[in-house]
Amino acid sequence: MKSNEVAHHIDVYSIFPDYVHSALQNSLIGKAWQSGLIEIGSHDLRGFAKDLHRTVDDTPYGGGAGMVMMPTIWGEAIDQSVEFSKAKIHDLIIPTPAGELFTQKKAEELSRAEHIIIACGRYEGIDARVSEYYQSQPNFRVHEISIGDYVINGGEAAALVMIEAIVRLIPGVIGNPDSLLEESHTLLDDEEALLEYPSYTKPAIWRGLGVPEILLSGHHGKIAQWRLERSKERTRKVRGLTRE
Ligand code: JBQ
Repeated sequence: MKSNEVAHHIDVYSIFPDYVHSALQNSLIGKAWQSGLIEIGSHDLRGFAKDLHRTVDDTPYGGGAGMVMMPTIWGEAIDQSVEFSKAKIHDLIIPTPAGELFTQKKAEELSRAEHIIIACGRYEGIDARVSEYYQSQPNFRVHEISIGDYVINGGEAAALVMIEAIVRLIPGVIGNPDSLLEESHTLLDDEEALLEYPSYTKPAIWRGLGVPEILLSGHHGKIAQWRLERSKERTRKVRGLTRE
């Protein structure tokens, strides 16, 4: 790769491209974007519609509530993204409540991707053949991913969450690499990850509440030990019994 080429490319396709674009601009991602380390495009899915009303969905076969996004439209959008890309492998992310849960491990895997395409669909989803078709293509990896078990109306907010988690792991995006290593989820298996210990700053007393003595002691060993205990305690409390 030539040094003037970006190593990471993300294309987001959505019926709300302005929402996606502005949310990305106003974040850490926007800085990485400006720096030329990554390139992000947010594209209007309706640009691939054929009719005057720019229809992208239709009623579900078999009946039922809601609409399903048409495979024809999505096929054209994804193929266009590939056409403009020089990457050998394309990682297609389909945010869906029926997908595997998004984890730090998945974010790390995707941070090594050359070209990510995110297909944001509405809640009822995209015709299942889109996932099936691209899974059968040798130059594609398809990831059907959910950010959690709750209801949101479309894949856009899920895509933003995933982009933020993925992009900050790309080398050079965060100024200080130490800040990555310290975080509980980073470089640990999900199984072993401990939650953060509580943090304090000045003033030493605020509304009658003090700061744990040990943190004012200057004993770095004891402080590390105390923080590890608080992390384990918190993990046990909010996530149930932990390994050990
Ligand atoms: C999910 F990814 C999506 C897309 C649409 C709705 C969703 N609801 C819950 N979690 O991440 C999701």
